[in-house]
Amino acid sequence: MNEAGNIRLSVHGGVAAAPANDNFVDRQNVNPPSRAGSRRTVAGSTVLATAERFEPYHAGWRNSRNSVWYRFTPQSTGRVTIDTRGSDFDTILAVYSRNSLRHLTEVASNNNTVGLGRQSRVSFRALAGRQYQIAITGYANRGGNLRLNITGGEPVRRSSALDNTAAADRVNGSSAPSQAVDGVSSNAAAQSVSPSAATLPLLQQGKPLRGQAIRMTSQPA
Ligand SMILES: [Ca+2]
Ligand SMILES: [Ca+2]
Repeated sequence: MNEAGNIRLSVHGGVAAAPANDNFVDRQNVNPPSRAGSRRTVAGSTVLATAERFEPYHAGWRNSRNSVWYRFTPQSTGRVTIDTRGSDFDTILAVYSRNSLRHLTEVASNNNTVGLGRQSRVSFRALAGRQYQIAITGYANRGGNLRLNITGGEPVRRSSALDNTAAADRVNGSSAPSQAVDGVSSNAAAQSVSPSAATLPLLQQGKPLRGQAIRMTSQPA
């Protein structure tokens, strides 16, 4: 099948220009959803989009080259799901790691997903802070209006982070924080901290200092 013969040069709105995110270097940033369970959606178009030198065949399809690009950096580690539900053409979706078009490593890709018709969906475990590259093309270079939907990668809530720390402490058996703190501070502090002239008299009187190791003494046992 001839690749060029399948390109539809349909132009919407009378503007005969490629999408702003046609080229990899111009990929559009998509922020993670604001919170768990919510979805980030951006709109775009593959009309008049093109392929670049060194660009991979997305999902292995050599006949689908009219790519547009997005970049996504999750703020938390966990499962990220990306789909093109709501697009008005037959999409192909591919996600890559690494930041160079020539050296992309595919993370996941899809043409059609059951339940989405000819739309695409991928799901993968993403790492916080890593930039993922998202390519969308039309199958057989179909152009149209796309929707890109992302769930996962939302910011970590501070309270949940503290909850996790507390849970980890319980798992590790350190359920008595005061003992743990004393155990850490006593010997190490006595060896490494040199009391200043101002604090030494207080220590010799046996008075604890705010923020200092309570069990620190200047007298060897
Ligand atoms: Ca392109
Ligand atoms: Ca498809």
